[in-house]
Amino acid sequence: MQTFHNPLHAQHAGQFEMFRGQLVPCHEVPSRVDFVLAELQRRQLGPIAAPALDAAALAASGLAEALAAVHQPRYLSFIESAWSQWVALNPAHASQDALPSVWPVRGFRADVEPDNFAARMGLYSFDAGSPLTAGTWAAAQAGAACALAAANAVLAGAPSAFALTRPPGHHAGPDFFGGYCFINNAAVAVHTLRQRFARVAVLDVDYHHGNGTQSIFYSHPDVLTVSLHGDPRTEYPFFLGHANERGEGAGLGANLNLPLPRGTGFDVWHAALHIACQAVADFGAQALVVPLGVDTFAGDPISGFVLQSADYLQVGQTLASLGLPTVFTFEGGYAVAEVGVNTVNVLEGFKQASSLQVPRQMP
Ligand code: SP5
Ligand code: ZN
Repeated sequence: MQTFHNPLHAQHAGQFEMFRGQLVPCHEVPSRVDFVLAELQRRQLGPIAAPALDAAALAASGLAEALAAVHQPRYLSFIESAWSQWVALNPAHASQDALPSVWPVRGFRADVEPDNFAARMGLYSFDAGSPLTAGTWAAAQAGAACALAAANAVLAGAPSAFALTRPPGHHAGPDFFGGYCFINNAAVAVHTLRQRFARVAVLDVDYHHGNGTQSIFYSHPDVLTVSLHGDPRTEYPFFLGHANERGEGAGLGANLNLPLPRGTGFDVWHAALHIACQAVADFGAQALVVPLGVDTFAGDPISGFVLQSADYLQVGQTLASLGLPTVFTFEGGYAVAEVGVNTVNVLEGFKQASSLQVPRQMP
């Protein structure tokens, strides 16, 4: 399996996230990607490359068009320039991340973009756990380039590809960041795959509901979004991810949520994965995007399922049984010492099971 690795990921390095009224050290740390990268290299899973990131290569890649297809223009403009706006408020901000503290809830106006920076941070976010830092835009943009490159590799005939990047993406919606996510990398991959594959499915296996991806494609009839996650009644992101969210308008029926209670172990989780796979097959998907978070691991410090490291090999095998060209995007997983083994177990299980199948015809 080919991996596209984000060489700028460490430029996004938040210091603190808000938790129960206090600033606590960020769980989403740069070393997460380094552990996955080291494990990929150790197990020789396939070539590892960084996408070209110079201005000319980015312009030629169509990245701006892909971002514009996924996110709203005023959101992209804000995220791109937010750090310089923050430092312009006060030079001392250069050593201090930006966090939102005020939000437009029900009944407030979201159509008027306020002049005040704190107000704009709130308009474009949904939690206070996702610090915006000096290198957030550089890292997130390069991460989207990884997702684009992985999708392009699959369009060129690769059976699968992995976008190894952070910050993660599946919580980022059309015009908001949150859940440590700023740009929805999985949605960028979907948009790119749809150049050739009319029907694309997303099967999100992160512990947390993929609310951003669901929102982006909620009314889209040709993109199925499926998410397997902790029940939002008790688990983050709390305000989306229930089983009765089935899509809207032309997209009605093209969203499936499979919430599971805290404490769920592999047998029940894997049975739900089979239901998710059946939905992907029934949809007639021609390509698959898997937002791959391994925060379902028993040792994860912020999550509540109890999967074991060896289980992830079987997760990859089950995903491969769909026989679809597949892009993986790296999402959550905060048991840092195990995040490499768990992630690469999924990819290796997928690769081994895929190699037993008849290769697909080039379209
Ligand atoms: C991509 C992804 O997995 N995002 C998850 C975001 C979860 N953010 C809220 C987590 C709150 C956890 N606080 C637990 C602190 C325990 N010391
Ligand atoms: Zn997660």
